[in-house]
Amino acid sequence: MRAKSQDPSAGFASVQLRSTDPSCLAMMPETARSRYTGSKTGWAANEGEVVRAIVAVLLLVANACASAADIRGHVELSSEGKTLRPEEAQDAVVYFRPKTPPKVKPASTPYLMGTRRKQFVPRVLPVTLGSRVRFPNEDPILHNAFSTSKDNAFDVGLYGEGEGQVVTMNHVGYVRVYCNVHHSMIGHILVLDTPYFTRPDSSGNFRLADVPAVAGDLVIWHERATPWLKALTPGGGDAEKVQLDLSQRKVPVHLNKFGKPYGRAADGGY
Ligand SMILES: [Cu+2]
Repeated sequence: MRAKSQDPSAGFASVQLRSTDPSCLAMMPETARSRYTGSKTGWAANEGEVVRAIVAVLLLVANACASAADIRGHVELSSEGKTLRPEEAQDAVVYFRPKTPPKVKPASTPYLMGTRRKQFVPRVLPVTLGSRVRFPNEDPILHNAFSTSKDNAFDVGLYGEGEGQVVTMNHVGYVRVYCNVHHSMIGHILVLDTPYFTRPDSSGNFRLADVPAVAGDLVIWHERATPWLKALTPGGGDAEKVQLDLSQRKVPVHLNKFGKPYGRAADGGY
């Protein structure tokens, strides 16, 4: 769901209503659609009534179609007062969460968070609630993946090269993943109860398409920043430029899965 920059000049968030989306025509009854597209039909009934009915249907369809909006924006990162390269914004996650969250579908196949050259890849992984995540090991050494996150704690054990285990993310929230062997390995899984999420492109621009025009929160998450949040209703003409200050450490001070400091042993204490 990576956003592509649709409009390079759009440095600021802008919200656009969609109007005559062709898919909206498919929602119309046949008579209304014919009328709307200008094709001829036989008019046997009282024409005035039919026209009124058609107008009513068109208004309904127009309302339904107008309820989808795009949210565009730009993320700029800085650290210690210096602006970072725009491509670093690709590590952020952008999501819109309606006040009444819609039902989300878990992905039909597991997401992947592999281990490659002693790193979790991808390092940042947004998933929908109830989705599964597989942890394949691509290195010829043993790794582990565990999390002590409050609601999504897991431990896939020590494992060698191969497909790895699958973990189901059953609770909304942030899941910080560590390897019990290598202190420097860290991954971030965001379990979201909204399907409207994306990541900025290499210019720092993002676009969330076909978002419902209802009240909710736009959130920009980055592993090293305090999450940026704004309550908004898409379609309201908001224009936002998001600036995040990366003040937190890339690898926080942390203990191993036994609650002990990481030792020098290569097996992580197994
Ligand atoms: Cu490891």
